[in-house]
Amino acid sequence: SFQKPEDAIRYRRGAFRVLAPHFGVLGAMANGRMPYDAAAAARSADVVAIASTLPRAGFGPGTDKGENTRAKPEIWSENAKFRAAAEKMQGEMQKVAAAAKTGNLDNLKAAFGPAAGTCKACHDDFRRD
Ligand code: ASC
Repeated sequence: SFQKPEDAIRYRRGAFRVLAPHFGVLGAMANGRMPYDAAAAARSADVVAIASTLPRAGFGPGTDKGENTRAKPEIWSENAKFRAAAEKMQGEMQKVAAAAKTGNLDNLKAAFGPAAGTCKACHDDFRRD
């Protein structure tokens, strides 16, 4: 569904670029750096839940080269591990979304840490510095 590898790379980076600030808002609320706003949290959680499912489509074969990516070759050479990490991340983001929708800050706090851990795990293994 992408005309060129660069389009896939741009797509996946765009998805992460949407994901990150919405996840960041949830983290700021969970960590007390921003006042808890249940409606704003629920909205960002909806964005996070959807956006977390998007990047994978942009990591197809032939999208490993280029100056505009920090993707490591292990994404493709250890693709089952990468896919498992992506699925784990998506699952944790669904939990964050469910927690945010309860309107209870303690639930958001409980869900946020494990979700952030799945971001970091994938960056450590599959993203260049
Ligand atoms: C974020 C964000 C990430 C993760 C990561 C967690 O808010 O943008 O990439 O959390 O920093 O360690």
